[in-house]
This record gives sequence, structure tokens and C-alpha cells, in this order.
Amino acid sequence: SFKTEANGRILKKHCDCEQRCLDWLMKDVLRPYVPAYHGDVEKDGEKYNQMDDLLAEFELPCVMDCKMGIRTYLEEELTKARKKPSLRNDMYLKMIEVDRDAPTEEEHEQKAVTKPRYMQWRETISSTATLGFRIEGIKKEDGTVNRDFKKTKSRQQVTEAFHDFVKGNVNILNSYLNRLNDIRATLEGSPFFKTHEVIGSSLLFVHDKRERAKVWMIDFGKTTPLPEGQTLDHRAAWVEGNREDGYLYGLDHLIDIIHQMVSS
Ligand code: 4IP
Ligand code: ADP
Ligand code: MN
Repeated sequence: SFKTEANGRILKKHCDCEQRCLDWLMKDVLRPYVPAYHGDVEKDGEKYNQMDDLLAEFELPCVMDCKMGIRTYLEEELTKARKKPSLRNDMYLKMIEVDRDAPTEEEHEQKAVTKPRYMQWRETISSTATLGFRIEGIKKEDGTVNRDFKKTKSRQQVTEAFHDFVKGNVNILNSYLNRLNDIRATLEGSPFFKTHEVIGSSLLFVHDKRERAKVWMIDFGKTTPLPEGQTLDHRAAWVEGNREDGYLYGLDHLIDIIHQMVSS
């Protein structure tokens, strides 16, 4: 669903919801921390959103995708699953690949689980449920990709993954830390952030051996505006109906972990 263009831009399969967010973000204080958005384009009969390729300014970039928040699915998935549960065999298969014993007896019989059931299980076997973020994948400078972080859960495991990712380079960690502190301060004053439920969005960490290191916010496909007048705290616990996403709860932990890594 992605295309890399020759002009330092990428094309991502179009989604109205993401387009509305990117349009707004281009006018928000968060603009420096999201890829510059250049509108939609059609190519080979498909519609795409066009944005800056964040890797363009790096030489052999190392990339980490951290999915933010304590919840990774929309509340409407719960409503849907109650009204008309759609049984997902693909999610059952992804589940038993990690842990044969995770499904209940009934789920084993059906060879299927509901989407919220799968998403909640993913949240609890990773650091999402406890730390409010999780590592989704890492791409090294040689282009090899590691997506084997489904059970990276404890603070210690996350710390080790970060240490590996930067190969112990403290300058890079310090640049990441500064950037994350800037992002947090900006989020706290952002009208966009106040009025949106941010689900499934990631922080993209990118560095290279010249020690350039930056972080951006990406993926607004499940980021939705709240009803007029409503705002979120982004640190409060989620209870169904309050739409809290735990984004800042997770960012606080992330900053704390990297802070501890550079101070020891
Ligand atoms: C995926 O599970 C991710 O959670 C996707 O979220 C989600 O897409 C998929 O749901 C789900 O199968 P794994 O990462 O464990 O493979 P994201 O796109 O944020 O990574 P949605 O549609 O919720 O965005 P389905 O229903 O698309 O399969
Ligand atoms: P999806 O909605 O399919 O999860 P994302 O927007 O999260 O898509 O992007 C998936 C991956 O593509 C990210 O983890 C990142 O590695 C890469 N990516 C996304 N946006 C950009 C960008 N603007 N520049 C460079 N790489 C990007
Ligand atoms: Mn994503």
C-alpha cells in the first residue's frame, strides 16, 4: 500500500480519515513533527495520499516504529463485535502462532476470535497495556526488518530493544530524548491533539551512523475527531465510552525509559 517516489516523497493508500487529519495537522503546532502532506494523487487507477519521505535526509537509516497508546482499536469495534460478532480465522491463526494456549476452548472450536479479543490480547502480551506503547518493528541500516516484538512487554525488554537499536550510542539516545520532549510539550498545547482520539498512530524513530536522529508522528488512519466541545486528557485511564487513548501516558513512559538509559 506504499510507494516510494523519486522526488523524496511517498504515496500511501488513500484514506479519508487520514487525509482530514493530515490537512488539519499542516495548520497545527504539530506540523514540524509529522511528514509534510502534499494532498492526494491518483496513480495507476488508485488514490494515494502524498507525503514527505522521512527517510530521505538519512544515509542508510535505522528505523523503529512504536505504536502509541494503551488502546489499539476503536470503541466501535466493541459495539460491532457485540451486535454482530464477525469471527476472524486470520486473527485466530495469528494468535496460535504466538501462543497455542491463548484461545479459549470455544475459540479453538470455532478456529476464530473477534477483532477486539485479538487486539486486547496483543495489547496484554506486549507493553501496550502496561506502558502505553509497544515496539512494532525495527529496520536496520542493511535493510533487514525485525517484527518479532509481539512479546516485548517489560520495561527491561523495551530498554534492551532500544539499546540494540541504537547500538548503545548515547548521542543518538540524547537526540531522541530531546525530540520526544519537544513532541510532548507541543502535544500538550496542540488544538488538534486535544480534540482527537489518536488510535494506532506511531512514533517513527530514524537515525543513521552520522548520528542524525529524529522522531516523527505517523499513521492517522484511526485518528478520529471528538464530538464538538469534547476533549481528551490522553493520560487518564480508558473506560468504554470515554474514548481516552493513553497517548501521553505512553509517551511519559517512553521518555522516562530513554531518560534512564542516558543517565546510567
Ligand atoms: C493488525 O494486527 C493490526 O492491529 C492492524 O492495526 C489492524 O488494522 C489489523 O486489523 C490487525 O489485524 P497485527 O499487527 O497483530 O497483525 P494497524 O493498522 O494500526 O497496525 P486496522 O484495520 O485496525 O487498522 P484488520 O481488521 O485490518 O485485520
Ligand atoms: P499503516 O497504516 O499501514 O500501518 P503507516 O503509516 O503506519 O501505515 O506506515 C507503515 C510504515 O511505513 C511505517 O512503520 C514506516 O516504516 C513507513 N512510513 C510511513 N510513513 C512514512 C513516511 N512519511 N516516510 C517514510 N516512511 C514512512
Ligand atoms: Mn501503522
